[in-house]
Amino acid sequence: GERSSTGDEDPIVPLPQSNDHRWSDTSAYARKKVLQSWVQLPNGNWELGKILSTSGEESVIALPEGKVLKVKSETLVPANPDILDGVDDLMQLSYLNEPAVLYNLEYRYNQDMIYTKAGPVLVAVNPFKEVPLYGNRNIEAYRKRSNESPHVYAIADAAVREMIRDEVNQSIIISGESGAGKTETAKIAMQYLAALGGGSGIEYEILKTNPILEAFGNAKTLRNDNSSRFGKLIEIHFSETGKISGAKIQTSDIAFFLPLIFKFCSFTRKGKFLYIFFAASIFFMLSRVVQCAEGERSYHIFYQLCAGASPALREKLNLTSAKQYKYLKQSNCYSINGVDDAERFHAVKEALDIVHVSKEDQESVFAMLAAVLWLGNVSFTIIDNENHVEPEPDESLSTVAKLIGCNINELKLALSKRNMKVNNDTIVQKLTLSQAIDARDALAKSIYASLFDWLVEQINKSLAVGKRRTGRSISILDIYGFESFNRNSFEQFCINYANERLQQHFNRHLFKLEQEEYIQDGIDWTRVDFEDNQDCLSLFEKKPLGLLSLLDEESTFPNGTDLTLATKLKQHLNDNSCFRGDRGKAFTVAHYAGEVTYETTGFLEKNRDLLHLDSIQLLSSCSCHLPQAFASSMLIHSEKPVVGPLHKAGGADSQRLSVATKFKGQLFQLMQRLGNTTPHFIRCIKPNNVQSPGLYEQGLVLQQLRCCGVLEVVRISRSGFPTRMSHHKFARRYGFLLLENIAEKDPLSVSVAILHQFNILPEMYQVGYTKLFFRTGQIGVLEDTRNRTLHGILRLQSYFRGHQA
Ligand code: AOV
Ligand code: MG
Repeated sequence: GERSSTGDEDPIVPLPQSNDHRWSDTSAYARKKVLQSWVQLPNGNWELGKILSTSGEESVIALPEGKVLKVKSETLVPANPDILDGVDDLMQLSYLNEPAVLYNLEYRYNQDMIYTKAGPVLVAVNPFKEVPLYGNRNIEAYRKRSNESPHVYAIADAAVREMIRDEVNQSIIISGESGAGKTETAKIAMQYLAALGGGSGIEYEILKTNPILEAFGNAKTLRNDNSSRFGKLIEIHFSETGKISGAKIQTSDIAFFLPLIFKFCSFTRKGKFLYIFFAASIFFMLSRVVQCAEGERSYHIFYQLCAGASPALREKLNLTSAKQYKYLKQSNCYSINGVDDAERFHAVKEALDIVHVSKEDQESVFAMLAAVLWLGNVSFTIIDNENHVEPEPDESLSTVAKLIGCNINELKLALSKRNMKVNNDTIVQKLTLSQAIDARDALAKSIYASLFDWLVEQINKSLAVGKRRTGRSISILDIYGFESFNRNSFEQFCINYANERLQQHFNRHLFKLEQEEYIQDGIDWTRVDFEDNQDCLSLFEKKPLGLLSLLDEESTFPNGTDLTLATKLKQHLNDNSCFRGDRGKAFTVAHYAGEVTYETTGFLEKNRDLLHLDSIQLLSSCSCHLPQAFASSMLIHSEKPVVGPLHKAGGADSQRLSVATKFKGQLFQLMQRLGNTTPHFIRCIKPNNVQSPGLYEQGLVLQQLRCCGVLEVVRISRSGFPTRMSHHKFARRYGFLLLENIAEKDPLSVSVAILHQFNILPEMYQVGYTKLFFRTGQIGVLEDTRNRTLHGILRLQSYFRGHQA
């Protein structure tokens, strides 16, 4: 099979020698001379060396630049033979240790082969430059399968084929660190699917949704100039409408989104006809709208608007320059190298035209953006000696009121008072300065979030040609990967929780793949040990004593603080093996990808959804249609029935849904959708932190390989019986080594005889219906003997040839 290290075409290579199921096969040295070896230098990097001599526990190694090193033999890690340099599937490596994986990826990376398989997973190393791997000619080559090297196109192609063949929805799950290339990879996959239509300009039009989503959902961060701050699931639907014949389709009056006709014979044979549309479901990181760190930016669209708006629009929105807005000013960063925001603004407007957002609606969208910016400039004055405040009645306040179309007094009210329900009575509570700032920022965030949702809805309406969602789909998930920084906060907490869930999905899928192969061959499945990350997930999800429940509980206590939260977590969770309480306000979670320490600072504030009913009421009272639409969608989404829009206070506090709870809900929805699909995994790797080409930092790559589970794939398959060979091939390959002559017999009997002759222990292999399954390293002894014997024969042959000459 493709994952075995002994495919038919394989050269004669030594196979792993160790019975050790962990990483390094160091015990190989005990038994056998290995000439090349990996040596770890003091800086942590691995270097390939030649073993000059081994005496006792020490070995002398020659490094490339003529350096000679004396090291403990047990620290050496065996290297693969040169013939395996740059194999396109890591599973083909004989020695599957960390340096071997790192070296193989680097070897390929240096030749612009940025894609490599790790069994069923595609690994993509970000080139940070243009590589000649894309475009129609390449797409064509993958479609015809004349190119079979690993590629996103190959994954997309496999998804299409499996969707048709199995009639099962597919998903392409892309993960990786910030800046690793997920969004680009998602676009490349879309490019492939779009190009399958073959129609003119279709590809271009599909990709036109990207500038919109990126303008509103991406921002410059310290790690990526175009960092997506939302997770997105793009569902591309392929519908069966057998009645319509390809040539007669009318496209002009419906959406821009031309139905696609697949030209493959396999598609057209059954009269199938397919089309595509997007459905994006979003996890959004909203805090960026109101606060962002030094050197980063808020969402692109704000700067684009400020830079690119026409004089007429400027006047209408009372727009000034980005530097005048407090929300944008705080990070002291306004531009991105090589990016012209004004130009981008025009591109976004053009894209909005294409997805049928009317000029009028576009203007409302820009008005909402300006409202958010002006809200940030609203300031407060203290009006009594209890620190209560009122908004300053200045230009900012009046502009906000004008832009969202509400009465200025109602805006003032919403920013300075809160309706509270106490024992059936409604009391009006005045806000202190920090409460008022929270209310203001919450309003800004909710306007922005609603705007984003609204846009996605428009795009979907425009792309959904009719509502024929009867066919199959391919979903592409582009979601932030595991994050572990020096300081980790609530955002990382949510992101890593999501990744923990995705990892389980990943593990279970691999497990299932393996299981299927074993069961198919009648192998005893119970003897294979797989680890799962269920313990860590339970730590998050258990009720009532899990991280999320405890967080929510503490968030509802008026007197809860980050410190009381930390104390509570320690009190209840310290027995959990995945949890550790740290000093002060910190705690540590043992994720599948490693330990992460979270600072609870800001947790409660970020978790409390600060949008009060008062704000929703304010928006629903606005005269402009967008804010009204926002308010009604918020009312629909809130779980409990809400009393009428104005005047009645529905117990504002009870309407809050915590951010973590919402996040969990979205995550479950996502997992449910993915659960019914056949997944394809792409893991993106960032080779350096400076976004530059040609720089491959081993340590950084290694850490990501761990985080995204690539090493896990390898480990999982090694914990089972990773080497597989058919009886037939096994008999042919080793049969001649048998001492007793049973050449007449069937392959199975020959195989069994070989296993006996070489004393391979019963727990080290299993005999399947068609294949033999071996633990890691078991075939090594046989392969050795075979090599030696063959060498003997070759020497004899050349001896005879020499003799004849
Ligand atoms: P991300 O989606 O993984 O980060 P991006 O897809 O935005 O990362 O990639 C970051 C940058 O890397 C891009 O802007 C490109 O310059 C470059 N890049 C990535 N893939 C390729 C490729 N295949 N060819 C050429 N350049 C590439 V984040 O959204 O921050 O997690 O939240
Ligand atoms: Mg991205």
